[in-house]
Amino acid sequence: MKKIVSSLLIAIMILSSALPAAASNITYSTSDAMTILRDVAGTMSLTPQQRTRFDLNNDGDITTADALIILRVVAGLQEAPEVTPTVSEGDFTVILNKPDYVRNETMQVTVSGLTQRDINIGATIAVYNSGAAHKDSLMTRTPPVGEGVIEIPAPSRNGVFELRLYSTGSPFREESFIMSITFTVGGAR
Ligand SMILES: [Ca+2]
Repeated sequence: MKKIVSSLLIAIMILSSALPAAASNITYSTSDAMTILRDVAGTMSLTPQQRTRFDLNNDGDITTADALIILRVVAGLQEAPEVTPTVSEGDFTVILNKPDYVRNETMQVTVSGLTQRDINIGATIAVYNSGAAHKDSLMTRTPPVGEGVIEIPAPSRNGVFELRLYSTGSPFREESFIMSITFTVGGAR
């Protein structure tokens, strides 16, 4: 691992004069690759929004593989992949069509694993400001049974937000919280 990190650091130094790469749905630079490597090395921790936007191979984890993809994109060796933030818990999976939206843009949210019984007891998708209390949802939607895509308007202001899945309806509480996925509006870092 140490060898991989140092090889990548050398690659970053070589590439550091390159312009930021225009990715398919987000822009990356060599400093993003450096940030990932610092997280891998344990010298700093990524923010939730960085975790969402830096998972370039969409495997749910941030590793040197993601840093390498950024370097290849910046160097023009490959196209930037579509980042589709994914979170799973038990049978449930939530996938966003991208990590960053513009204000009021329609978010395509793929939800899978819910049964009719889950819906009957009030399973709900809800949007929050990042880190907000369970009671402070900005918007709620009923998820589909089985697998389906729901459309949710992105918040009307820039910032860092969370999409959460709850097993029961409002009032939401810790006991019914299943999982959360972070997204941004307006490219918030
Ligand atoms: Ca990854």
